[in-house]
Amino acid sequence: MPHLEIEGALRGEGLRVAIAVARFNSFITDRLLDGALDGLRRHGVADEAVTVVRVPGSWELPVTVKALAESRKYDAIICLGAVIRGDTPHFDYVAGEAAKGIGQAMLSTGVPVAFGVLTTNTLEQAIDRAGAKSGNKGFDAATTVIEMAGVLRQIRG
Ligand code: INI
Repeated sequence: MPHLEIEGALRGEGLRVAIAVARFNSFITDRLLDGALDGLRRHGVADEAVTVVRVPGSWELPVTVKALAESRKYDAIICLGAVIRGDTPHFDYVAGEAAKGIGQAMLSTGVPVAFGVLTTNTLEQAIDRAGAKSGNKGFDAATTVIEMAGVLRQIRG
């Protein structure tokens, strides 16, 4: 007997998606937002089914994601931010808490959340990942949540 395989299709028709985006380093996060919106649109998510929430920085993303997920109004959530290493340990606190808190929000609610938060050593590395040499991590986050919404829907029946 053939084995059963579950895989999410990249079809976003009917999905309601929230995007939480940090304003800090907005010259990067605006590009990530462009990429995410493009990724959602190109895979069939309706513009009117997308809600964009702007928050001050990546530190504020976890509580925002948790509130969005608990509202049960969204099938998937995308987080966008850019944490760029500076001369102080601030980077480690902000990046670490954002990653941990966003992960916790996903696990405690069961709503798929894409981690589109860049954590880079340099500004150039961030630019590369926001639409330059290394693609656009916002676009990647969009395809990830569409796929994961499909995977979880099938697992949950
Ligand atoms: N927020 C970011 O999203 N990226 C950063 O690189 C950053 N740095 O480096 O400070 C940053 N700080 C702000 C932080 O997210 C909070 O908004 C702030 O501490 C207020 O709570």
